Amino acid sequence: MNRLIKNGTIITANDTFHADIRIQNEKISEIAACLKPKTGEEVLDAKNNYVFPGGIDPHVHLDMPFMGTTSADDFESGTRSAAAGGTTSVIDFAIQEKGQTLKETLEIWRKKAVPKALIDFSHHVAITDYNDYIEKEIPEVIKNGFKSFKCFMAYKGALMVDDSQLFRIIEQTKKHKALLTIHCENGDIVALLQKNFIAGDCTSPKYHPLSRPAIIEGEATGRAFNLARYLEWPVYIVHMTCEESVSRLISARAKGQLVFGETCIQYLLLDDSVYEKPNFEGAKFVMSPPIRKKKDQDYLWSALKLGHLSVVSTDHCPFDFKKKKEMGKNNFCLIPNGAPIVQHRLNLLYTYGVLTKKINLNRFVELGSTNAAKLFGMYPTKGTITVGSDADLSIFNPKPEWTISAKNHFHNCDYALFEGWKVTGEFAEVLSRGETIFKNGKAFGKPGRGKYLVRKSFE
Ligand code: DUC
Ligand code: ZN
Ligand code: ZN
Repeated sequence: MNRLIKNGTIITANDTFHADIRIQNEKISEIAACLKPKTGEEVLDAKNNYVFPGGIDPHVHLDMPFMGTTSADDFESGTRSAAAGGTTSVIDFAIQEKGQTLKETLEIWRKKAVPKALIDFSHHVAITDYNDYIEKEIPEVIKNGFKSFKCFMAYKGALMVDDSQLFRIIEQTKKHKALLTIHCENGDIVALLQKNFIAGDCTSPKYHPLSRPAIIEGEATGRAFNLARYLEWPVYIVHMTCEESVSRLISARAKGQLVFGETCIQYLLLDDSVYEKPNFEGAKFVMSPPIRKKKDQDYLWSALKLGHLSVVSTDHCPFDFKKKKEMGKNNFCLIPNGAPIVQHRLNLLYTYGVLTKKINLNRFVELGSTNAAKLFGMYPTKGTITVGSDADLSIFNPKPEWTISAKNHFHNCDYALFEGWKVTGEFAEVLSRGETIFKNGKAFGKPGRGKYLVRKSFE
């Protein structure tokens, strides 16, 4: 499908300029002022609108078996929600079960994703059961296109790896040029604190953040950085929430260590008063790490502004409030961790980041798309607007004001994390490889049209 986007203001991580964009065979073929339509070309008018590179959310959990249930969005509803929010690529996590090989793990995730995805996708390979056999599989996994891995330092008895496994996995990522993403919380101490609270009959959602204090996130982050420093290889810390962890990122980088940090939109905008909500509603906000204090939000915004944090993602992992979150009615440790967010990430970052002048439009694009493309081996095919890039583009009308609600979101979830929040600006039209997948509030595109992202090794 050949198309021409006219009259838009193009925003990339580096530039802001007025130009037209020609799309041929799924790619951007020309960018220039006043391009004339060719025969058979469809013209899209982006007058008074921004044209952004499609968003990239490198941290979503779709169709993920977790805590006795499965995350509510599969690759169809999850990628449709992403598209509705201007995101045209996601990286999910293929999570190894105990005893499984990585090949088996990736095959299970391939079957979940390929028939359903509406946008392009990949997986970080989450290693939960490391041994010599798994170590031997790593080069093959990388050769097959999976250039990033994941370790959990929390979820003891389930997903958690110990320090020696973590050490060995960083060593392998160095040997084979991949990037390890790490969930940093001290899982031993979390398990201990959880046990103490439950023994003391402290069972409600408000004990969730108390069982996972910022200091144990900071401790695990520092430990991960020390191992990476010894091994002289970068790591990428997912969902950083607080001063205790981000201050360690800043000092590691100041000493010349190449390490990367991501935060999520919810940690920038919410504070831990959400856990005090009546009628068990605090459970809607149970995720790990938990929502922190107002002072941590301020710290995260300044770390974003100063360039210490590289990515704003979501950790999208929805569970219905009814029946699913309610599994933990009498014990907060049994509340499935996670929330529906992927659709609202960029609208929230624009409204509460750009319009409040905490970040500018170029930094918005960098945090929401470009840096993830660079770190996870997709740039410049994804993450920017240039000749030769995939035509993953969103046309954003900065004017309309609307209110986030579960009544009209695309998430397959009975509540919205940001219910009632006002946002400004809407994605008028979203293109994935030149094809409209979202327009004027309606989603298009056949399930299965999304392709595996082609990724380069981490250098
Ligand atoms: N945290 C969550 O809240 N959900 C999914 C996994 C994670 O680390
Ligand atoms: Zn995590
Ligand atoms: Zn996660």
